[in-house]
Amino acid sequence: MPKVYKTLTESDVDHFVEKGHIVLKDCFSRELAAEWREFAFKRLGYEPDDPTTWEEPRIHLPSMNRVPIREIAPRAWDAICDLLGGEDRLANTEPSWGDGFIINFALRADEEWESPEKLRWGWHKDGDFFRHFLDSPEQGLLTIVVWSDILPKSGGTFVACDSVKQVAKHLYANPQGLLPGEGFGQLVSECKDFVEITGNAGDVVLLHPFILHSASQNPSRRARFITNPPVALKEPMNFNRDNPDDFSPVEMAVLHGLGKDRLDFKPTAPRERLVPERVKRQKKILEEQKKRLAMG
Ligand SMILES: O=C(O)CCC(=O)C(=O)O
Ligand SMILES: [Fe+2]
Repeated sequence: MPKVYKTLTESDVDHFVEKGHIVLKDCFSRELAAEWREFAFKRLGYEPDDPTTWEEPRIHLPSMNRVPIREIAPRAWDAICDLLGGEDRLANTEPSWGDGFIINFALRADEEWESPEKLRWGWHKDGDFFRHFLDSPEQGLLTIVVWSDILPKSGGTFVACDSVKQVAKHLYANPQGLLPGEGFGQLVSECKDFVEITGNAGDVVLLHPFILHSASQNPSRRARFITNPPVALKEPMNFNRDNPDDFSPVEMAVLHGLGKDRLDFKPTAPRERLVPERVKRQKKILEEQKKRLAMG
């Protein structure tokens, strides 16, 4: 019997297992996106129409506003639950999206443009806040929420579609766990299948937590806005479920990458939470922005 998903089709799931991501068009309001972008410029003290005022080439803001995903993007919410194996496997009962934008204003705008095949910097697996195991629950899914229209060669995130397998093999070989950045980025040299995340404000890209990706150059003079909130699982992934129909598509992709039908994986070292520099940086930015807003 084919499995029943809330919104995804079998072919969406096949695509996710093969290519490590799916693109969902027009999931939320463009008006909300415009409103939050405008507020972000205010917070930064930059002029939206004057790139000479954009001091930082790229910035990751803290959030000031939040809305439940279920409310603003019901189809994306259903797809998230589908990919993780159902709502009851999520750690948080009401995950939300905020305006903690990653804004690519003009990253390496003056350098010659490099395609993802050529790019040798920036490749990483997300999750700077925990020790990584094959079954880690902290980053159940990676999401790229698109808050501005993104044309080609305009700072869209580069994605290595065939990286899930490489990362799965690396984690399988290291059951003691790996720190963020420990040998992940260089696995991109094994990859051949790349895409650049373009699209419109309101689109959502759901990606496998193991996917390697990188920021890209933005010579377009248009500011590119995304957020990339993780969705956490309540329990570690389970590659040894009694009924194979109960494997989530994220688990299926890991097994597919390892060429196995099932796997009894056990970490050989304790799980560990880390406090990344990013969090300290963002606290400082938040204080600065509150001051700027209070001054009017
Ligand atoms: O800015 C981008 O396009 C990618 C950002 C990213 O992957 C990250 O901050 O983890
Ligand atoms: Fe990332």
